[in-house]
Amino acid sequence: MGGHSNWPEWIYVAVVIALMTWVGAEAWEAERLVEHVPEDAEVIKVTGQQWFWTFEHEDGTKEIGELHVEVGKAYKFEVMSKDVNHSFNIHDYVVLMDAIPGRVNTVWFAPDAPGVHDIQCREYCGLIHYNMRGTLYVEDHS
Ligand SMILES: [Cu+2]
Repeated sequence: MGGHSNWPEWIYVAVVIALMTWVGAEAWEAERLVEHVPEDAEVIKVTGQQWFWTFEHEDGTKEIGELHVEVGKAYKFEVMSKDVNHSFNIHDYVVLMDAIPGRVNTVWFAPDAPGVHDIQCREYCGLIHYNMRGTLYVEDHS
């Protein structure tokens, strides 16, 4: 190689590898945070059907069109459909999950402040889709 130095290339390669490792680790951490459901999360069964949402709490309590939860607790939604494809959306909490007949899709959230939020269907599901809405009440029981 007649005295030609490879150092610049090796530094370049090392920097690229370090960057790729860092980006990969960040993505993995973000994925882990999103996918990891807290163990104490309360399961809420969410059923979509034309054209309303039904919510069933762990104790068997059912709500239609309204969902009451407590601030500071974690909830795991098991989202399903009785008829056609719907999509369960709590816009303010970036909750969005397809409701598909014959499937159970899960998504979780932990409301951090008392408040009232819109629940909406985000998948066109027929004539009254636009009115397939609900209301989320986050309450402070402490
Ligand atoms: Cu819909």
